[in-house]
Amino acid sequence: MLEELKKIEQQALAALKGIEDEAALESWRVAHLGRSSPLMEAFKSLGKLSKEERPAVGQRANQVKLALEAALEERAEALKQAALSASLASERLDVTLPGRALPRGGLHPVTQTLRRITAIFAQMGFQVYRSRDVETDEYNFQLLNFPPHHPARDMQDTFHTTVPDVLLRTHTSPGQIHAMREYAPEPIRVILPGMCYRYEQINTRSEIQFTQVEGLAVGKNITFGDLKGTLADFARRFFGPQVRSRFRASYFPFTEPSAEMDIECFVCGGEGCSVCKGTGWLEILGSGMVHPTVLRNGGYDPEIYTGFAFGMGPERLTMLWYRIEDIRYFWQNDLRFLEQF
Ligand code: 2NL
Repeated sequence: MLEELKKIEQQALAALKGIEDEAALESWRVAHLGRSSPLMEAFKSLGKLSKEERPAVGQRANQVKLALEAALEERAEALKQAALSASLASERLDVTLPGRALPRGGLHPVTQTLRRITAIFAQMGFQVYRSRDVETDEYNFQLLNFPPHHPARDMQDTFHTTVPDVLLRTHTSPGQIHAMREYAPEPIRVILPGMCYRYEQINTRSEIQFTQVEGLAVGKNITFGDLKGTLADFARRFFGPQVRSRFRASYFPFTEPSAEMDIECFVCGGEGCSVCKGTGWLEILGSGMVHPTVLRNGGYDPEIYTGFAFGMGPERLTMLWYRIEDIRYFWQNDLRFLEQF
C-alpha cells in the first residue's frame, strides 16, 4: 500500500510538470485530488486495512495529499506569473517615445470674420442681438417697407415653409424689428450676425445660404454724420488704419437716404487691378438712415427718433481679404480649404 501511494505521488507530480495553462491545471486537480482520484480511493480503502497497518498508511496518504496540494498551488502561482510577464512583454509601453500630436480644430474662416466684426462694433458700444432664422413674411418684408409685390422682393427669392407666410429669413433685418420692439423707446445700438437664406442660382458669387452682419443705432439726434464716422472707423479697424473710404448714393426700401460704402482697394492701393476690376475701390457694405416707416414699425416715433443701419456680407469680406475666388468653398466643408485658415 505504501508502494502504491509512492506511485500515485510520483505519477501526479510528473503529470504536473507538463501543465501550461489553467484549464489543464484544473483537469489535473480533478484527476489527482478529486473525489474519484487514486489518492482519494486510497483514503476510502483505509478501513479495509488491519489495525497495525492503518496508522502508517493513513499518515503517508496525508503526506501525499499535502504534497500534491502544495505542488498544485505552486504550479498555479507560476502560471499566473508567466501570464503576467507575457502581457508585460507584449503590451510594453515605451514612455520615451514622443507623444502623438492631437489634431487641433480651428474656427471656420467666416466665423473668424464674424467675430472680428462683432468685436470692433462691441468696442463702439454695440451689443450682439440674436434672433431666429425662421420668420414670417410680415417681419422679413412687410415691416421693413417691402409691401407684397414690391419690386425689391425680386432680389430676394425666398424659401417658404409649408406653413403659409412662414419662411427662412432672406436677411438679418427682421431681427432689427425684434430688437427695436423689445427696447423702444430706449436708444439702442445692436449688431446682428447670422445665417440667411435665398433661393439663388448657385455660382461663384452666390450661395443659397450665407451670413450677414447688420447693425442698427436708434436714438435722439443720430445723424448721417454718425453713420459715416462709425462706418469709416470700422473700415480702418478692419482693413488697416490708413484705409480710405467713400460713400455712394444707393437705394434700400428700409433706409432713406441710402448709401453704399467703398474702401480704397488694399490690393493695388487704388491704382486699379483685377480685384477691384480697375476701379481702385471695393464695395464692402450698404447703409442708410432708417426709413421713418420702419422706425414707426419698430415702435419709435420718427418725429423724435432717428437712426442709422448698415449691412454687410462676411463671406464677401473674407473673400476680398484672402482673395478667395469662389464663394462655394465656404460651405463645401472641404478640409483642404478650411485647414488653410
Ligand atoms: C447690404 C445692405 C443694409 C440695412 C441693411 C436695415 C434694417 C432695418 C432698418 C434699416 Cl430694420 N436698415 N438694414 C440698411 C441698409 C443696408 O444692407 O448690402 N447688406 C449685405
